[in-house]
Amino acid sequence: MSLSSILSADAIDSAVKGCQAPDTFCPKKFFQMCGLAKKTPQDVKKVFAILDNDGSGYIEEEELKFFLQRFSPAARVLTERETKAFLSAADDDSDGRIGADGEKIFGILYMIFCSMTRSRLFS
Ligand SMILES: [Ca+2]
Repeated sequence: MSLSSILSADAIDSAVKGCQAPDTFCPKKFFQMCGLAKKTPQDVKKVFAILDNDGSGYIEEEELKFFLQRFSPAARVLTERETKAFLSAADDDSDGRIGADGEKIFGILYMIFCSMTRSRLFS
């Protein structure tokens, strides 16, 4: 399973290009640009499983650093500042990792879902 089977290559490409410069990565903007914001919760879980490289059930700081490279191997790694900001936005219980269930990364994604696909999700 790779991300390109869930998201379109063009969308991944433009999302990665949109944050090419260090310290310009914005999770919300990225999720919208790569098309993840329009995906179903099931697809989001698949993406999570890919980002959770070691299958621990959490996305740790080390995995988060390579976030962009999971989408496109040629992409840069996130800077320490971006990694920390992403983690603190998504890590609800401050254990230094992002969990698949009930934690804030899905809160963020669902917020985007709600604004973009409310009828599809909640009808
Ligand atoms: Ca992990």
